[in-house]
Amino acid sequence: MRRITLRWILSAIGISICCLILVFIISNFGDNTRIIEQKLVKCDCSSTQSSFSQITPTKSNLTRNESILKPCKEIQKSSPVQRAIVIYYPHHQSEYFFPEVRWLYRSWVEMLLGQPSTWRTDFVIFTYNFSIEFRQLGCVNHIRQDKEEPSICRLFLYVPVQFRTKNITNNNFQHAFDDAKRVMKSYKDMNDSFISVPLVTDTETFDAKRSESLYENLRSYGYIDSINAIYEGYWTFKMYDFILRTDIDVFIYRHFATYIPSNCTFITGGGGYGTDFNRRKLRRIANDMGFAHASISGMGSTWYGSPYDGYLVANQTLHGMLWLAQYEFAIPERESKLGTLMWPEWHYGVLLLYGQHLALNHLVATNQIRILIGTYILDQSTTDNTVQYITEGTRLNLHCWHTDQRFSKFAFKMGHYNQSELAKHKNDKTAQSYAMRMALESKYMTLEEMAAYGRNNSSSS
Ligand SMILES: *[C@@H]1O[C@H](CO)[C@@H](O)[C@H](O)[C@H]1NC(C)=O
Ligand SMILES: *[C@@H]1O[C@H](CO)[C@@H](O)[C@H](O)[C@H]1NC(C)=O
Ligand SMILES: *[C@@H]1O[C@H](CO)[C@@H](O)[C@H](O)[C@H]1NC(C)=O
Ligand SMILES: *[C@@H]1O[C@H](CO)[C@@H](O)[C@H](O)[C@H]1NC(C)=O
Ligand SMILES: *[C@@H]1O[C@H](CO)[C@@H](O)[C@H](O)[C@H]1NC(C)=O
Ligand SMILES: *[C@@H]1O[C@H](CO)[C@@H](O)[C@H](O)[C@H]1NC(C)=O
Ligand SMILES: *[C@@H]1O[C@H](CO)[C@@H](O)[C@H](O)[C@H]1NC(C)=O
Ligand SMILES: *[C@@H]1O[C@H](CO)[C@@H](O)[C@H](O)[C@H]1NC(C)=O
Ligand SMILES: *[C@@H]1O[C@H](CO)[C@@H](O)[C@H](O)[C@H]1NC(C)=O
Ligand SMILES: CC(=O)N[C@H]1CO[C@H](CO)[C@@H](O)[C@@H]1O
Repeated sequence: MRRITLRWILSAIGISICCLILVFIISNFGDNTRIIEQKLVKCDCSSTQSSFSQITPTKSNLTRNESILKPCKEIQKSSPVQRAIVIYYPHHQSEYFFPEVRWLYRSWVEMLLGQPSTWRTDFVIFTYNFSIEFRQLGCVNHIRQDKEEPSICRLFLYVPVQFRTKNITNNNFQHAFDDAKRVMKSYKDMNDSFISVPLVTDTETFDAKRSESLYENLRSYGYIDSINAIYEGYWTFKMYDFILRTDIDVFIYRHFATYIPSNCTFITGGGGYGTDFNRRKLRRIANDMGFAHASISGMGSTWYGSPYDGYLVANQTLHGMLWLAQYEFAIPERESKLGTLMWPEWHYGVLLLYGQHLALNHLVATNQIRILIGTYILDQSTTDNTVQYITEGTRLNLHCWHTDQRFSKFAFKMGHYNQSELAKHKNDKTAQSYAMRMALESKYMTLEEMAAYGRNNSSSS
């Protein structure tokens, strides 16, 4: 008995030491210790460390081949630059999102004041109803015809993924726009055009199978339409030189008035989703998908580049998101049962950023786009109360983060800011003040006043 116990204790100690050493090796040389995984499981150590398979990335895919990049025909600032700021607006959540549309519209108009007189920047909205608010804002349902038309707000009807039920998609979306058509008929002068997305006859921008798959897998993922509208809506904005794809909770800053991407780059903001765990996992997933990988990370959700680049990135981002949702997240994760437990390591809420990470790495590594990760160009925080960024003069837009500090979109929507705040921030020398002024002015002006402000003050109209 005694001897057995002793041997048992000794071997237990032995195994423990073995286990510790293995954990040490794993954590230090995690990339090439595949053999050890089985033993680890026997040790009953936590197996999470070895849960990602160790795949060595193909080196040749990591180096970009500059010589096969598509030729760059750089747009000159002296030419009549045509741009669009593109958003998707969920019409069925108007109470929450319309205040953001108001301030984004207000800041677009503010930016127009500084735009060169030959340039045009339209505000393009994809949404499923031409509600009266957009009419009051002076939005039209026309595609841009030429370079002289003034900068204007354009609304294109778009069927959100979650509404793509059988009865809506039947007969090539035949009845999908009945409601919107009825609303538009009631505006007596809106008679001559009807621009709606998807355009089911256009194979470049509509893929019925994928549309169905998006409905099956991602209809409850809130941000899917802001990417899908860029893919399916491409034909409505391909005539611009540049598009800015953005969330709604942003402010266009004055610097945007004169800034365009140089050297045909596709600029993204910065994004904070890239832990080492994620970077490794995403690289392994890229390999599974047959995607190339360029080892770039930290790309945010705002895009500024050519419409075609946006279309390519949207297409592959959708592909990446579908893959991830189906194969890399378990049902409880997709149903948000874990909340933010796993953040920042692996979190379903930022699926869009993961999908986009896969897409951008693939497109960069295969020389289809040139990227610039514009951490200091896009998405300044609305809480920034320094004047530094003004002197540097590079931030193009401000983005609301999840915060209660000024300017907070939550506090604003709860009515915590009023005229006294506006007076305080009239001299808007900081990102914080600019956001506060734009938001409050958009709240106190009527929609017609904002539209007139744009018409009366824009040098290019
Ligand atoms: C880059 O691509 C060109 C054309 O496909 C090819 O001739 C060249 O060898 C490639 N260079 C490298 C370094 O892969
Ligand atoms: C569409 O817009 C019209 C006009 O504003 C409004 O009366 C109607 O309720 C809206 N429909 C939906 C489904 O939001
Ligand atoms: C389509 O069907 C859904 C339920 O499947 C229903 O909620 C919706 O009202 C229908 N839409 C139309 C236009 O008939
Ligand atoms: C649309 O209505 C306007 C006046 O409201 C009219 O000038 C125009 O000719 C009409 N267009 C069509 C295609 O009927
Ligand atoms: C554009 O590319 C050229 C040549 O590759 C380079 O010299 C220049 O610095 C680049 N400009 C910018 C703004 O990146
Ligand atoms: C869109 O993405 C799919 C899936 O990755 C790819 O097969 C297809 O070639 C892409 N289309 C374009 C125009 O790049
Ligand atoms: C405006 O808000 C401040 C607090 O931020 C409050 O003290 C003040 O009474 C408010 N004024 C009005 C007119 O509501
Ligand atoms: C903008 O237009 C409004 C009238 O719509 C006018 O009252 C205001 O002074 C103008 N502002 C500038 C800066 O031109
Ligand atoms: C804006 O300009 C138009 C003429 O272009 C004028 O009729 C209108 O009164 C102006 N609006 C305001 C608020 O000044
Ligand atoms: C997606 C892609 O370009 N993959 C390539 C990575 O490199 C290997 C080896 O050179 C190629 O076979 C793959 O096609």
